[in-house]
Amino acid sequence: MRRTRLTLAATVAALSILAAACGGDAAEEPAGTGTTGGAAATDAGAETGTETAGTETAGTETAGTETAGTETAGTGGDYRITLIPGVTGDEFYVSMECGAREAAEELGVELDVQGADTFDPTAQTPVLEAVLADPPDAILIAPTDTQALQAPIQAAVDAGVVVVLVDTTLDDPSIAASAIASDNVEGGRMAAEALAELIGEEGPVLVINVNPGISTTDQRQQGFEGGIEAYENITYLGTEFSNNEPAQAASIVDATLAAEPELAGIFATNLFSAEGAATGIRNAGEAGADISVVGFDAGPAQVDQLEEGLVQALIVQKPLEIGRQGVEQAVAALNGEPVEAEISTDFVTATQENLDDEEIAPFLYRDAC
Ligand code: T6T
Repeated sequence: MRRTRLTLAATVAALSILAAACGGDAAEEPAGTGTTGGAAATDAGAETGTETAGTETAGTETAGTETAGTETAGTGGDYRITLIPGVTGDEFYVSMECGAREAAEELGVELDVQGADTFDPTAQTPVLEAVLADPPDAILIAPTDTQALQAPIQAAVDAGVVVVLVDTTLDDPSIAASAIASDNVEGGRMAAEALAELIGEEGPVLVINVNPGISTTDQRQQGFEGGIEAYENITYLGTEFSNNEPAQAASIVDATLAAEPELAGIFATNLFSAEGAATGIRNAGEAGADISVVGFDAGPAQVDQLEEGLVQALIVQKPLEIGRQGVEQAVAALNGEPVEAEISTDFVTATQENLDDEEIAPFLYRDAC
């Protein structure tokens, strides 16, 4: 198996500058210490509630100090916020939760997390409906489909719940108070540049995506396609869908190699697709030795695969920042303060060489807070 040690340094530096220029919020706090459990967050948060909401806002009776303590949050004026991730057990969303919990603790609000165990609108919709049976003040939600979640989220808005979209979005995001996401088109373009450099700007390349209809991964594919067309000696073989199943992504690699033994590169658009693509490369043995893989996200298993040389670059999002800003925007909306309708977060690109750098290491994803 080839252990490609790519000198992506120049590209990474250039892309980081570009991404910082594009990203709405590069001044991110590195991964902090995290908090555990909603109750702990609530209690600790009560101590800081005075500073954050109680002193700065006009409508302070809602988030102020008189309700400190707050196991009864929601009844005495404290805010109750529910985070509904795209799926549970995905380290991208775990990291988002960590950022949300940190912000919730600081702002003195209660946060709980309710998710489905598959990334699927038919699984996510009942979770949202169950949450709305006892509506929190706000929800942070990563809709698993741009269309299918439109009406269920509208129902939340109609019930008076403040909605903040985190990560993924809707066909009509205007129903939400705020939408916070990576600049996914840019991320796809960064992946195209990294992959082109890795393969010497020639040969057939494949995209392994999740499912059509997911805003984030659709945009990554779009950004990749836009970026890769600039390279006249690269042949784009098109996109296959993993259904968010690593095993399916591995099978796609296997089948593609059988049909296209000259395959030069793969872009896998999210954590599970990328994990599976790397497994496919490992399974292929010598036949996969010269294939370069650029993955999106940076879960622990992906970092291992990068270190092993199965993957050459990871486009790393900033989920902690998305979670943190989600809570901040929700609380601002609840306080009647100005909110930002759209916030775009940037990326870093991880390679074997820079994994331990202080510009990269804090952004690798967590499997627990
Ligand atoms: O890539 C992230 C997220 O941004 C995307 O919307 C869905 O997949 C992930 O959660 C990674 O599995």
